[in-house]
Amino acid sequence: MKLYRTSNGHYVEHDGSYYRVPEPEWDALITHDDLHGYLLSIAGGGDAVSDFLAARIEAPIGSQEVWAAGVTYYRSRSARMAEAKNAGGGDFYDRVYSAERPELFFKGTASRVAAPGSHVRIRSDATWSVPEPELTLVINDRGRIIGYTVGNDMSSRDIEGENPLYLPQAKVYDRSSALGPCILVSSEPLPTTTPIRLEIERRGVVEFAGATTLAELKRTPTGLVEYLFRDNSFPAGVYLMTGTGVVPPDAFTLAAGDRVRITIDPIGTLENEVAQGSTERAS
Ligand code: DO4
Ligand code: MG
Repeated sequence: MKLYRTSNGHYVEHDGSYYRVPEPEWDALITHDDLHGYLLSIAGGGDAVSDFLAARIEAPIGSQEVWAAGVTYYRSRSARMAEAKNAGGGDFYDRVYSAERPELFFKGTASRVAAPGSHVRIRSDATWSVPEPELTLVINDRGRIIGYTVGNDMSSRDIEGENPLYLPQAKVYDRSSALGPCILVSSEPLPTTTPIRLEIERRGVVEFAGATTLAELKRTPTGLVEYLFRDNSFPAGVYLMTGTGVVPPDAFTLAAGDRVRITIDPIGTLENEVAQGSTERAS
């Protein structure tokens, strides 16, 4: 079952049909006692509608914070060690990859999140930028995983590589992430065979394509959530990006006009165009 937030309200998709969700507050859905059961009762008892197709899909987020886990895939560990070598910071990435405590960092709020089909941004002072395709956990206020969405953790590798203490600037800025297109509402763990695919298109040609699977994720989703909720509360629930296992080659940097497509099959495809500079252009 998939939950969508749109310009025309909320919809649930079940077995290929769409139903309107009467609850108007997104936060009330995320903190619902039994979201899956509630949506199932709507799909079971209501009439399917056709106006979903005319609605604009928005990022599936309300007052939730977005957090991210880092260095949870071997590929990310190696890329970070290489980029931070000259700054003397490479060792930290190796250590956190195998440490019991994961790297968790604040990624943003809804105001910084790009909707599907809109623009993500690269910083105007960055010279080496990449998208990071990440399975994103949707967690309710009680610390329970209630669903999954697709996330793009846009990152400025030159800024992060210059000094690991610059991580918040490399990671948190206007439109530095995208989420969507929907939430797959399920408390069941996704199969470890689940692929996460990244495709970057430039002027109509695929410039980079890569993939990983959840089998490569070194941490368990529940283990990451357990650390996130230690001494930390999230009254409206929270989203947690689980890290990237796909990193383009070092020679690659995003450019304005690139199209980034991230696909996680049971959820869908999140597609955004890249902009650089003025936040006004990025709509
Ligand atoms: O430690 C830097 C960020 C790591 C990250 O975002 C990732 O591994 O996905
Ligand atoms: Mg990341």
